[in-house]
Amino acid sequence: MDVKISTDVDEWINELYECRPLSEAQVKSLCDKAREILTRESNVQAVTCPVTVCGDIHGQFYDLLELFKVGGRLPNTNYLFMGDYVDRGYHSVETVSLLVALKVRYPNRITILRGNHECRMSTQVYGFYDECLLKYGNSNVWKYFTDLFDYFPLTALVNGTIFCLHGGLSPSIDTLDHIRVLDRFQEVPHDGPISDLLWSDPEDRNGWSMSPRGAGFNFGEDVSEAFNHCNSLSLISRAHQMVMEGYNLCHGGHVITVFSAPNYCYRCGNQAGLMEVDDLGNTRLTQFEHAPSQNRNTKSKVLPDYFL
Ligand SMILES: [Mn+2]
Repeated sequence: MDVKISTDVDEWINELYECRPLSEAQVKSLCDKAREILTRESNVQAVTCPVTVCGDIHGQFYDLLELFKVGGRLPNTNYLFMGDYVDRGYHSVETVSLLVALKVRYPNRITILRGNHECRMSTQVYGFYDECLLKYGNSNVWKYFTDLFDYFPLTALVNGTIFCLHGGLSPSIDTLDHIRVLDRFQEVPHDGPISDLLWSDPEDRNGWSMSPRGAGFNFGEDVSEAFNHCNSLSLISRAHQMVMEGYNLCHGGHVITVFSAPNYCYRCGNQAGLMEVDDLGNTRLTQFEHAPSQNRNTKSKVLPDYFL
């Protein structure tokens, strides 16, 4: 890597770890660099272990720092994030800026998948757009990031056996090769396979059923078991649903939900979870609590209540 670029990115990362947002010009430069890297990644990005797998963050920046405190910082620990970096919390800007900057600095040590919130539609309703307007006075930073979201990979495959994605399975996808040939470089569609991967949920009932979310499907244990068998997978790892313990194994051990936003929306009282996969492919589940409320950047107080 160009020494000058590397120095810039290291400085940006240092500022971002202090919860200080980048300038608009720095965000543009960051997103340009990130796009070059993300373009080359697969819809089913291969990831080697050891790696620590994380679920939703939702702009809870100080809780992301807790996550790094518990799991270790890059580049000492490798990470795979399963989407939903923005919306809901007070610090979507700093959260997504830090994760993208880490991707640019350590492209082979961090994987950032797309969640259903990494799109133009959700971010205009659930906070990221308003936060960009508030912190930059215009929507340019929102546009740089939402344009970049179109390049985020949809899924990842850890060690050839743990299939990671934000939401869940799709009735129009039987194999990983079906995912590999999708054209992902677009806004998240309203329906179809890309939408399903980002929106679906596991449920107790077998087979496929309509999702109350209005996008994606609910899929049963029989569906998960068949998908894992057909693709020689040991586990489907996904995020997307708040679980009180931070992680939840279901479908007879075929599916795990990992959720990494503790005390979600600053009021749910849940623990957060991490799944560490060691160099032999063994998994270890860890819980962590939300950050103490003192020592936060008090500027966040200017944000209106509807951010929750
Ligand atoms: Mn989600």
